Amino acid sequence: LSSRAANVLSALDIPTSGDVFGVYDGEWKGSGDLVSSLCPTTGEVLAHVKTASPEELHEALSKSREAFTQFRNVPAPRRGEILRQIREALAAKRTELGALVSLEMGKIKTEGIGEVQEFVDICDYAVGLSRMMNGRVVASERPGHSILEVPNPLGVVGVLSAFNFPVAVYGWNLALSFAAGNATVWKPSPTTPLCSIAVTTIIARVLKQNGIPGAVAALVTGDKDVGAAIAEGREVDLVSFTGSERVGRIVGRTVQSRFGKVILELGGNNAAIVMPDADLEMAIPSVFFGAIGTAGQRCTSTRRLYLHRGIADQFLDRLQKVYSTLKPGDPLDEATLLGPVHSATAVETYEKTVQHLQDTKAQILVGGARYAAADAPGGSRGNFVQPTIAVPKTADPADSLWQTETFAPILNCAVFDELDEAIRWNNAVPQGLSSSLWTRDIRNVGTWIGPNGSDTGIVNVNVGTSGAEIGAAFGGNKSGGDAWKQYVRWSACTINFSDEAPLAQGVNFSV
Ligand code: UN1
Repeated sequence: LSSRAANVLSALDIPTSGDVFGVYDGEWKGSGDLVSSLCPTTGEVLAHVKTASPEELHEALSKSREAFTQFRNVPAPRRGEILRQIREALAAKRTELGALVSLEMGKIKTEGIGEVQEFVDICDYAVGLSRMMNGRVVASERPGHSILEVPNPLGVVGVLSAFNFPVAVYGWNLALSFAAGNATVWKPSPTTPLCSIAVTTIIARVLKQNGIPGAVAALVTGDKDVGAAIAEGREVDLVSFTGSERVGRIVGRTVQSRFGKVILELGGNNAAIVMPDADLEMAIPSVFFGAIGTAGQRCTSTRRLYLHRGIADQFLDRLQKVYSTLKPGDPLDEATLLGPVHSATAVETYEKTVQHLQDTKAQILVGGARYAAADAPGGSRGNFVQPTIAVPKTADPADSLWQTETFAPILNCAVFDELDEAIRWNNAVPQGLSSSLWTRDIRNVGTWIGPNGSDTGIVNVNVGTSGAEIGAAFGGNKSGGDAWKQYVRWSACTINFSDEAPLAQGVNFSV
């Protein structure tokens, strides 16, 4: 452990001497490959983590299955009470855990804390849910019969999460899955093992105090072979994956080929549309946050900006001015608005995309390069890139430049004349997570949220593309809404209370 990591972990009451184990199934272990957690700000190694060997993964899965058979008998409101305690334990360490997110993932402090808050919020939601996971009674066509639809715990849920929300994405899954009575096996991104170890430690303590086996919230760090084994594992009833479309396609196929259940939350290529009647005082800072928050690495980040001709020049002038005030800084420093991107790979993707913009004669209004070592807090070893605003030569949404989601702070802009045209562009990409319209005209709102409007899952009005609350459906439907219904198995029970045994549909089969 580096001394910075040790400081942050000891503030979380996590032991800082000896090996750093990345597997938990009731006990901490790890005899597989060693992975390094790297600090995106300085490039230093924060920790070497001992990940799962294939045997340990197998053992964690079977312990989770065993723990499930016990946990499914705990009444749902009691599970809710344990979740409430998990919520309290997380809230008590909100700042410290947020700091660990900043240290290991690279997002700024307020966003690191915000993501822990998101976990706290979904726990609150799931506590209430634990008394409201209702089934239905359906009218039977047969006399003296009733049909019940009963939600039962599903089994073992595998959570494969991404680096960009190393705490919250697991939180959405854990809270709903736990309320529903399942055991969870978490495989986090290989580049954020410390966050997952800290979260699992906090949860494990609460489980222990309540006499619940630790394997109800198991952790297996490791690389893609661990993820693949979970996707293939017949003992995993539901696999919930958050990450790239490329990997999501593989996970989806693998799980479906064994008739498992799968939830996928993949890319976003999110657009903001600004109408001439928009309140620019609100729109400019919101687009700014949407594009550079988490250094452009939220799946909800604003990547496309469509400006009405009437305000385009003014908007871009003012947006450039805001961008010019940005200085890269240590994400743990309260004053920093721009931290590093997460990894060297992210820097590479950024550079490739900027190069492509230059090759295709886009106008680069701001940014367009890595920060010089002298300007970046970590010198040349930090992953600091300049937030970029570009006006591509073509506004044709079919062009690969518009079709591709680049996980970096790059905002591409185009000018439109009619709202319908902007909506067409908004809808013309394969990804469909979030979108945002800026207007004061209620007629535009009606069009935007209706059948001819935005086809993304999140359709905001005078609210940026990112920073969704947990209450409404999100991406693969993992947070709020009716998401819990995917974490249960539904038993359709037709019960005969009568002394006759009639067949449905009036079929006559008398002997
Ligand atoms: C993600 O980027 O994977 O809406 C999740 C948001 C956050 C969650 C983003 N609440 O930006």
